[in-house]
Formats: sequence, C-alpha cells, structure tokens
Amino acid sequence: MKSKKIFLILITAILFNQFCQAQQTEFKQTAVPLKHGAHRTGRRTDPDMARWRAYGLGQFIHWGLYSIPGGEWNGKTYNGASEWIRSWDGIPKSSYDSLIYHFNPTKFDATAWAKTAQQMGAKYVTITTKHHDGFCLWPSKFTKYTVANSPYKKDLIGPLVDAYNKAGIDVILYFSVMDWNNPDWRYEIKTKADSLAFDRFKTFTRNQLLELLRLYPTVKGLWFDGTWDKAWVQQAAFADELETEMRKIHPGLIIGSRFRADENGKRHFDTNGNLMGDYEQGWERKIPSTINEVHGNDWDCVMTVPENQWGYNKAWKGHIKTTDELLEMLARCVSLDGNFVLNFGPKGDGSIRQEELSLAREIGDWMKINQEAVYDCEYAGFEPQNWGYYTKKTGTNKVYMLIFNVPISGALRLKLPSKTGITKAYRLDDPTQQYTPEEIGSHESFIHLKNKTENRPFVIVLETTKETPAKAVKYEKAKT
Ligand code: FHN
Repeated sequence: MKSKKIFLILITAILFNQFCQAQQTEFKQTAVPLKHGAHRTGRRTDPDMARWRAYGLGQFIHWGLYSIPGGEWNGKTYNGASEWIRSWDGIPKSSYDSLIYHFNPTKFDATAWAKTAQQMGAKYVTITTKHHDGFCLWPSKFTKYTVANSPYKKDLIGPLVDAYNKAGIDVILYFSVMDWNNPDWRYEIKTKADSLAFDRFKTFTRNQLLELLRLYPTVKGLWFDGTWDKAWVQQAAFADELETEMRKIHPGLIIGSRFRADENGKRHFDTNGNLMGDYEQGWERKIPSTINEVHGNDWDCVMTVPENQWGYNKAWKGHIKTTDELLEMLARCVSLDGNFVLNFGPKGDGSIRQEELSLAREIGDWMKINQEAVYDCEYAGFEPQNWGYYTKKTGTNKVYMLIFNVPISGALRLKLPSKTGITKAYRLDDPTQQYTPEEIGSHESFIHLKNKTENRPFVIVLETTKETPAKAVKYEKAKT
C-alpha cells in the first residue's frame, strides 16, 4: 500500500515536471528575438529604483510659455488643455512663439515652490524642461528658443533642482521629444528630405538630453513625453542606443516606458509583452483597479486637478478634484504598488495659484499624521474591501487600513490572507485607541469602530504575524 502511494507521488512529480518544461519551451518558442526590446524582465532591484519605489507621493510641474495666455487668446477661451494652445487653429504659430519676448516670471521663487511641495509631503518632483512647444526652461546651447533669450534671461531648471534637493525632494526632468518649434521635427517621414531633417532632429534631441544630464547631475530620472508619433516610433535603434548611452553616463538613471519603441513599433511593452524602461508610464489620469493590471511592474500615476489641464488655465472649468478625492487616489496608487504624482500649473509670472496652494497644504496636513501608511509602502496582499485601501510597510509586518468610507454599522470587514494573524490594531493618529478584532469566520474579522461619524480619511495600523491564531470555532461552509 505504502509503495503504491510513493509510486503515485513519483509519477505525479514526473508528469508535473514535464508539464512545466513544456510550458517553458512554449514560452521560448513564442518569444520573438528582439534587438531593441526590453533590457530586462522583472523589476529593477538596485537602491536608486528602491528609493523611487518608496516615494509614494510626487509633484508634477507644467510650466512654460503657455502659462502666460493660461488657456485664453484675444479674449477667447481655448477648450483643450492650456499647454496645447499653440496647436489651436485660432492662433498663428509665430504669435505663440513670440511669447518668448513676454516671459518674465518676476514672482518665481524656487525655494517657495520647493517648500510647497515639501509641505504637501512630495518626495519627488517632475518638472517640464521643455514641453511640446519646444521652449526650454534651461539655457540650451542647441536652440535659441530658451529662457536665455526671454526678458528673464536666467536658467530656471538649475535653481529648481537645487531648491528641491535642499528640501530633500528628488528631481526628475520632464522632456518632450516632440518639438513644435524645431523645423526638423516630423510627425511622419514621407520623403528623403524628411528623413534628413529627422536625422538632424535626432542629433538635436541627443545633444539636449546629454546637456541636461551634464548640467543637472543630481537628477534621478527623465520623464519622456511626445513620443507617440510615427517618425519617432520608427527610431528603435537610435533610441535604444541613446538610452544605453544616457544610462552609462548617469548610473542609476530612471526612465519610464514612454521613451522608445521596439523594432516593431511597440510602445510601453515590447513585442514579447515585457515593459520597456524602468516603470510603466501609461497611467495618466487613470489608476488601475486591481493588482493584476500592473503585472508586477513599477508604475506611477500622473494626475491633474481639473479634468485635463496641466499648464496654468485661468478658467479651471468642470469638476475640480477635492483634497479627499486626491488622497483617495494616493491611497489607491500606493495600495497597488504605484506612486501618485499630482500636477501643478504655475502662472506665467511664476506664482502658484491659491487653489493649488490650498490643496498642497491640506494634503500635507493629512500626510503629517498618516505618512507612515504611504512612504515606503506596497501592496499588502489583503483582499480589498469597500471601506478603503490596504498598504504594507515594505519589509515589515505592519499593514495599514486607509479608511475612506465608514460603513453605517461601524464594522470594518477584514479578510486575512492564510497564515496571517493580527497581534495589535490601533489608530495611527492616536495609538491609545486600540481595537480587538472580532473573528466572524475563517480568516475573517470585524474591527468595530468606536466613532461612526468620521469626517476625514484615517488609518488603522495592523501589526500582523505569520502565525495563524488557534481557532475557537470550526467554521462550516454552506453546502449548496
Ligand atoms: O500632451 C501631454 C500633456 O500636455 C501633458 O504634458 C501630459 C502629462 O503626462 N502628457 C501628454 C499627454 O500624454
């Protein structure tokens, strides 16, 4: 009897092994050999990337010539995103480009900007060095269309990098490859002349990127944009080589999935489905709903306060997100292993609008109390519940419940992963307020809130253990 059992186990093990090998061969056969695909499968494991992963909250800044008209031209309001106003039919391109002669942000104060971000609790900032209009906020040697030729004359990126770094905030440089001001930019290459022009454009782009890395060596990464047009998508070899070159001269550099396409024109994910770059950059104004949607990759979500305005817009029409809505987005991102990056659009004079300053202050007030549940936190592995989101402090046994919806019953349902117990539960803003979870089923408990009328999101800390507590009751599943 015993030998029959051993024989059966052996046969099962052999069959299982054969099945796994067949699966692997299948994968190898279906994986297409690529010259310019992903450089790696799986997440980066180095300290620079670990630092990026731990940020939780970031700030985005869209600032440029478009901040002067602020979505309005000759008394008419442009309906699109204000930073796209140059593409509007109602505006002659040369009139827009002449805005350079009006760019004089006398109220600009890099230290004040950094302080606002610090107050909000941002751990990193992404700043537009050049948006699609091509205007450079640094004195690039490779074009005349820069701040150096505006009435302001001085570099803006250097002081920003210094001020944010001094405030303990890492800087990532936003760079639009698409450049409406450069005569060599093409959407598509149709002729020999286009091809020659685009070759010049590629050299220009390389020069500018290397210049940025040379001038601002403390930056942690590059945030690429304007890379979706056919002409650029077809430059797989060039972009791959340039990425490798930038990484060599700036070790640890972090680049998202928007920079380059593979030789088949696949963006973000290569032909074999592997992420191109260090983190997924597709979560713009949207957030995944489940952990399965992020496929184990790093990612960040960039979010506007109104529906779709990045640059300063005088009108700020439509729904304006509230502090609690934004905090909920932050919680959702961190609970699903992502960072949340909130956009600010300073005015043409360099000041930041009051609405954004208030949001930064209010988010910061919440962060001061609850930051422990955001920084250096990750997906907790607990089944999501309607009251809010779980995060987990990386490398510890601390799980956080970020509560946004208090049930009328005041009972917060928890479904524990197997082999998990709770040794202590308490409020993060007042650790003396402790809870004794009530077991209501197998791996299922309630935490009964003492106060059912909360008016702000709050956090409960769960100290967990890998030891399953001895069950007082044996639960029976319904027979159906
Ligand atoms: O077209 C831009 C837009 O103006 C803005 O800069 C956003 C920020 O992620 N990126 C582009 C659209 O994806």
